[in-house]
Amino acid sequence: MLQEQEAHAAEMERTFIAIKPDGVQRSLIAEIISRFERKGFKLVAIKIVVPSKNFAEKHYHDLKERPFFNGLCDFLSSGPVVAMVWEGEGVIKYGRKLIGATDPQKSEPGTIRGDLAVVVGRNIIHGSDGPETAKDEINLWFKPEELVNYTNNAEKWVYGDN
Ligand code: IDP
Ligand code: MG
Repeated sequence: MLQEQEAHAAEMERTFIAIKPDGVQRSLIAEIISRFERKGFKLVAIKIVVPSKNFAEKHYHDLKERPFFNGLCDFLSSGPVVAMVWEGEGVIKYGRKLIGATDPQKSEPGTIRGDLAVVVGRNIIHGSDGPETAKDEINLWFKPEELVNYTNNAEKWVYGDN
């Protein structure tokens, strides 16, 4: 039993998810959280913040050469963002699937962007694109003590225990 729990814990990963100012203003917070929650992923950190322009530039540093970088950082810092960390097996990759393609015109129906957004500049949600960025983004947005370790009672039903 202990071995199974340890094996299960070893497969757990965490990703950084943010509802951007457009998602907040469009009252999509509960809708978006609910898609991750119903899937079986676990919320381990959440806060609502207005990032500064400088902070937005740090978050999107990989894109600083892109023509839309300045507008993107202005936008991210234009209002409240809901910053979250979600945990679960495969949550980094599957979180991106739940979110859908960057351009909502190309996102499949059934995905968050496919169902709820229309243009790339207002695609309502961010999700880390890999293990390294997940780690960096979680560290940028959260202090270690803001991440909560707990057992969700449904976990044994989501993952099984034998
Ligand atoms: P991602 O959010 O799906 O990971 P990235 O390529 O990392 O996509 O781009 C970050 C964000 O920059 C996108 O979510 C979108 O808001 C914005 N963005 C990406 N490409 C464009 C573009 O061509 N025009 C305007 N904004 C863009
Ligand atoms: Mg990205």
